[in-house]
Amino acid sequence: PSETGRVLSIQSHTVQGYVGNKSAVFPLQLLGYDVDPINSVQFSNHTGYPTFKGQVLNGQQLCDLIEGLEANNLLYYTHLLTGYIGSVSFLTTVLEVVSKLRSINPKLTYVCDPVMGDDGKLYVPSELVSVYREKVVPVASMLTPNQFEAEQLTGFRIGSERDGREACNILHAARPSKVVITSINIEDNLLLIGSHQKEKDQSPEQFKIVIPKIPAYFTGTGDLTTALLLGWSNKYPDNLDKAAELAVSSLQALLQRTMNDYRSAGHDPQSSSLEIRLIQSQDDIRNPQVKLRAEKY
Ligand code: ATP
Ligand code: PLP
Ligand code: PXL
Repeated sequence: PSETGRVLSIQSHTVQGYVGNKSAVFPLQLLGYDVDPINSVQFSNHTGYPTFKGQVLNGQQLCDLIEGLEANNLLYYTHLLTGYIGSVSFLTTVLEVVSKLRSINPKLTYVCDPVMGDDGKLYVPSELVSVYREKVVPVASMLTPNQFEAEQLTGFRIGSERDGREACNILHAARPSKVVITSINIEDNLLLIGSHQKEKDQSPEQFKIVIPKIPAYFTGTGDLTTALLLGWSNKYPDNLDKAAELAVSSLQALLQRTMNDYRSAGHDPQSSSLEIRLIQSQDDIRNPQVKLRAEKY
């Protein structure tokens, strides 16, 4: 399908390596989207390295860029995409951007990855949690939390597949009609749970994809996943399960390539966080071969 769009993507930029906009912009372009990146930070490298240096954009500077676009009538977007956001003031400004973009295009789709932490640990200031829960979730069209983030947003502990589905129901009640919990750790697998509430007050269509866990730690995969879910769910608006199959398939091919490249260079893939082989995986992004199937509930 050829359905495309114009995406405003507010995310991190790193000089070296692929997280934030560096892992989202190129794949969306490959899928045919016009992408306008706003870099919320510019760092030398991602924060998982021993050190990093660089600049952080503040809320006022984000406003300036939006005003510049508005003054030239350049604020028509079909999609807004946000990922890691480091402060309450920046997140509050993003909320203003959402309403501004919706005043110009009421059909704007806001795809929000509520990046807050992983494995029981927050890596944003704790004040952000309530802002996401009370203000951001109620304006998001699609939400892509991981297990920990879904728990933070719902106050509901996810201990099972069933709990994951229930967390999606709670999130739908706040607004987002599409919710994808991108990873729930269950023994040797990662579980992705998707949920699409097609009509208000109706029970959502739900599915899971069981993903065999690769024994390594990657950075930027969450950002890539959300970008691909935006790209494919816009092309298949009534088939979130298909969109997720395509996104997961690209991810798995890319992660296998990343592992193989590290191994053939003589590195131990378990010794540190791996930089994903994004550019080398462009064919897997354009034409994913679906191997892991979505199972409907
Ligand atoms: P975010 O914090 O951005 O909301 P997340 O914590 O769920 O997202 P990841 O844990 O990076 O992000 O997982 C996103 C996707 O990346 C998974 O759905 C899976 O397809 C893939 N993935 C990441 N790590 C692995 C792994 N070790 N083995 C297999 N797949 C992985
Ligand atoms: N670690 C830190 C310090 C981060 O800021 C982030 C994301 O913003 C991550 C890890 C996780 O990256 P992802 O889950 O998107 O791969
Ligand atoms: O989502 C990953 C990410 C985004 N932005 C910055 C990061 C990371 C992961 O480490 O350091 C600045």
